[in-house]
Amino acid sequence: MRAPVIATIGLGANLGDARQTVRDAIQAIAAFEHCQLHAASALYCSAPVDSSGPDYFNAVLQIATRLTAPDLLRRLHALERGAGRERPYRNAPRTLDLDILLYGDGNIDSDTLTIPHPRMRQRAFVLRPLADIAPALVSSEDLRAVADQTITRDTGPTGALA
Ligand code: PH2
Ligand code: MG
Ligand code: MG
Repeated sequence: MRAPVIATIGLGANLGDARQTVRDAIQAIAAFEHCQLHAASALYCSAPVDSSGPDYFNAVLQIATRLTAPDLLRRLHALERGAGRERPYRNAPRTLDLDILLYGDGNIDSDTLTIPHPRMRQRAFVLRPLADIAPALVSSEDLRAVADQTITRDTGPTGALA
């Protein structure tokens, strides 16, 4: 049996009931076979970055998993499809986007997977939630570099912090 690896996953959605879709996806990933939830961030709201449409809901989670990175990606893509994800063009608004940001300290460069995620350090919607659950992975220089991107902690549908 493979030793478990901590995989870090970014979640994002800005179409449909995006808040609920992200919450449901966190639960669904936590229930994947051979995976155990390690940590999940709060939800954050931010304007689309190099994208369009309504504001996004984003979160980051970590799982301890015995799945290989390609197997994990296949399961994440199945969840995206289940949420009605369409891919009409690059960075189109979406019902659900699930990206593997890190897979342990692994480096992967294949046709389908680039890990670490090449743009993760340019995006506040990744770095802010990641800093909540894994502060050692985010430096203050990282956060300073994205300080111009407005991002707020989601206060929920009623405006009260969960
Ligand atoms: N995802 C993108 C492009 N732009 N902007 C925000 N705010 N949140 C995202 O999740 C996001 C984005 C490509 O995956
Ligand atoms: Mg993405
Ligand atoms: Mg993606």
